[in-house]
Amino acid sequence: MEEPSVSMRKEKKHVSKKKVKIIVIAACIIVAAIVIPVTVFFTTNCYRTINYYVSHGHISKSYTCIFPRSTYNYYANQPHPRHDLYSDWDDIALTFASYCTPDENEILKIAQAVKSQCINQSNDEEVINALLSFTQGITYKSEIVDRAQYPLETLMDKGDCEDLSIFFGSIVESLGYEAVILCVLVYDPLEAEWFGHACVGVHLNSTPSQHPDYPPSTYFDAAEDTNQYWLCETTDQGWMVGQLPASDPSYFNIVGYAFVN
Ligand SMILES: [Ca+2]
Repeated sequence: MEEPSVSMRKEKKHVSKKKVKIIVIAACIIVAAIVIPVTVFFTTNCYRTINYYVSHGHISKSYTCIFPRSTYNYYANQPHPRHDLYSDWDDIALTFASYCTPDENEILKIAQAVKSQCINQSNDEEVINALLSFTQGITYKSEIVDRAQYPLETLMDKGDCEDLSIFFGSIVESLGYEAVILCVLVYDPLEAEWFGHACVGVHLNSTPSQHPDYPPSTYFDAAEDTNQYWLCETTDQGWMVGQLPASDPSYFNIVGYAFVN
């Protein structure tokens, strides 16, 4: 067989170099087509998956919240009124309530998504327990400097009792339920001292009966109406509507309140 000429070998080498160049360029285009949109997505959107329960704590679900980072920034740049300037508990509760955003479309979207996964969506107690479990799923974060947050800030950054109560009050009201932010003094028998706490009361037409301590169920009775606002503890997964978050009723003293609206 005849040996390939020098010029043919050069031609072959040139062709294979050209092939490699095309493959490298194609690979770069594919990587850029994936990386650039993903980078743009994560820089322009907030994204967090929350695990929670429906069917009164029996069935696990999860929901991924996605909303524009500009919406988060809008709330982060709003004034953050300080509650520690007040000594009156109703004023403190009013300050917390001023952070509630039930009219925010992203809050309504979350509330509707959580409700849509309930087994019986016409059962108000199940819906409230699912919304409560979702709020608990955000998880508690203690603060060195105590500061209240808007609900979408809490969704992304976590929060303490008032922040989770503000979030929960907002998603509950966005679906048309009536809620009240409660300031509470809770007695810790181990430490032998009282500490300040915040939780939420939600009005239901019937007595909640699905929590493990039932009966009884515990409610707050506001002076302005005849509604029963059933207690909702937001800081830890498992508490359900109507359940008293204290080992003894005498350890739980509601000292201030404000309506969410
Ligand atoms: Ca806080």
